[in-house]
Amino acid sequence: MKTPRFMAVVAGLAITIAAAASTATLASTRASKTHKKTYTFYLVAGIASDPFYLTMKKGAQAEAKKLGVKLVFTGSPKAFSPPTQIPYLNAAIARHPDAILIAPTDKTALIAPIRNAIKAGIPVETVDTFITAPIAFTNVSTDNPAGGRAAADALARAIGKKGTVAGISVTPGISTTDQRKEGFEQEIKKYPNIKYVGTQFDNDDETKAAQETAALLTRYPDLNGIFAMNVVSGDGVTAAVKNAGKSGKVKLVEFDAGPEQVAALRAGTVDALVAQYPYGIGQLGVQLAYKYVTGHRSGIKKHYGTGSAIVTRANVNSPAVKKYLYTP
Ligand code: T6T
Repeated sequence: MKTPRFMAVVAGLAITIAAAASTATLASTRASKTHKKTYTFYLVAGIASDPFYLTMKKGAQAEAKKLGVKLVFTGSPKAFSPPTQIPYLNAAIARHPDAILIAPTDKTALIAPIRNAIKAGIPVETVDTFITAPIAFTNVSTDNPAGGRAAADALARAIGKKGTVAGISVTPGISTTDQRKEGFEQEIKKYPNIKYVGTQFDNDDETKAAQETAALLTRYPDLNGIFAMNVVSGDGVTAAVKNAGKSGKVKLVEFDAGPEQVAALRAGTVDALVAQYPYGIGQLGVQLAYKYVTGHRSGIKKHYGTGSAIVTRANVNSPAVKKYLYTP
């Protein structure tokens, strides 16, 4: 028969074991809290000095902070091109982050370098631009064909639906600007009294855009309007039109809403801007990468659109438009 003293010892032992067990649970909970993994994402810009990507960086950073993710923004500040971008992508791959977000500077030239990241076990998401191989787990961007069509309608309205117009873009092979051009060309055909004389390419060089515009103004003295397809092209076109003393006479519609473009809109040199939402692209881009790396992959779609706005002098100060103006 068990004595009362034996029972007391057993009970005491049970309490001690239970206490030790609960201390151990507490310690392991604390440990798992303190050792919670900090994810690192790289965001490789098309060109790291552009107000569009600098605004995207802000959105990405804000979301990363919310989620406790470390975000590294990188990219060439000098040019928008595969030879200048690929070394930055390769350097990101070498650091082996948990995910890479990238705005590929060419639809095909970036396929192999992105494939290398995926082969190294790093999931890749494309933001803004895309590549033609479906290897990124998602893409977040503006609806660029629709933006191009909207630009054609805005330019047609600005010139009274008749006259001669031209385009200035970056380089053939970039998904975004190719789609803008295609959308513009499709839509401008709907205006029988508008003659479109084609698009010139400036390689994302403001000086080249200005020179090409000056040449266009000489070649077509009655040119009525120009569609400039991104920030850098827009800034060059605006400068040349101003310089030729044709502000307000040659109507300008530009993609994007960088600070200089918004200033030119307010001043009357630019008539309308197709403003993207780069802050939102950065925010949503990081949110989706976080979902992906934390195992919530099944609900992720292959593409997300972030919206755009046509900004004119009439609505540039309205609260609804504010989020579309870039804040590098
Ligand atoms: O228009 C943006 C971006 O969407 C495009 O892909 C490249 O040019 C910009 O960065 C503006 O300069």
